[in-house]
Amino acid sequence: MLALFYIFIAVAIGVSFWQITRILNFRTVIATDKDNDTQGKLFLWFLAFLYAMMIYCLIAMNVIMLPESASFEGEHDDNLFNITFILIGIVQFVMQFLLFYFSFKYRGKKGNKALFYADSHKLEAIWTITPAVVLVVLIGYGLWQWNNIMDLSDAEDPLIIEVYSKQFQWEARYAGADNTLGRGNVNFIKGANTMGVDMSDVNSKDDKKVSSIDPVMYLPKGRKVIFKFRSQDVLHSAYMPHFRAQMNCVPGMVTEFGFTPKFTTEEMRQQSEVVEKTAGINKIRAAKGEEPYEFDYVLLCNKICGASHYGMQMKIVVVEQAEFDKWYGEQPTLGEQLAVK
Ligand SMILES: [Cu+2]
Repeated sequence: MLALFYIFIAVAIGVSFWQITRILNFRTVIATDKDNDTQGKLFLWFLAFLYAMMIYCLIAMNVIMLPESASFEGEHDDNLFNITFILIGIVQFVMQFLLFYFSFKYRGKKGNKALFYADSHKLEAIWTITPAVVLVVLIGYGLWQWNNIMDLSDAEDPLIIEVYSKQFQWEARYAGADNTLGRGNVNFIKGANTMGVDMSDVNSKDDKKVSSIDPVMYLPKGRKVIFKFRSQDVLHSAYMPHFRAQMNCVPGMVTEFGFTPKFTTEEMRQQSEVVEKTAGINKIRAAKGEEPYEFDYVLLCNKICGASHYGMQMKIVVVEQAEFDKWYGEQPTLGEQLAVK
């Protein structure tokens, strides 16, 4: 293997010497007006091709974009994304034109002389101040949005859920009647206590853990949910794309954020955008002879955390508060599940 590597290196060095001598021999060859004219026109054609690709991709790729944000907080992420995308789009459109059109316009011609142009304070001021102001606005909005999801001090009657990650599964624990989660630590993991909850903590017994066999996380619509993330083993990342939310799950510490679900799963399924996307997916599935797909919110792992990372996901179901309360009431407490008195 090592011998092959040395052969590769020797070949690479040989090729570079050959290329260098070739280039040195070209020194005497000067491009003719005809060459320059062809190259200049090719620049224009390339510009047209670039614009056509841009427009095609914007339209054709739109179908794989996510539907409208399913959380109130996520609307601002979409705003930020759209504003940034429009700004970049305009700059890119203009810059490409300037680059390629001027390369064409000033293509080499006998007798042409370049204009010596030292500097312009006015121009420099414009291209320094404009991006600076735009960036300050964008970063300011971004920081405001960061606080919007990270500062949970003003949340009124939030629902508190612990999301626990491990290779390769998610678990969820609700804070129970006292809305306070009991302490957790890997040292308490034993038998059915898969999340390592400290059952000697008074806040633990009324906590409710979703089934590990078929885990589904229920969320009430219109109520702020505070998520607290823990990891049992390695870095994972809790990604809930429809709510525009993602947070690293770090072993040894608790990370958190909050958002308010805006649409129930049922409402989301009826949205024309989602209906259209689902139909598109099902067309492909039918062709492959696969079961039809139905829209569901998901919690995915977005950190390559090991061999089965791709399968690490949990279904999320958003329902009206009343339906949530009914479901929640039916769940056994951890005290009952683990038979702790
Ligand atoms: Cu993971």
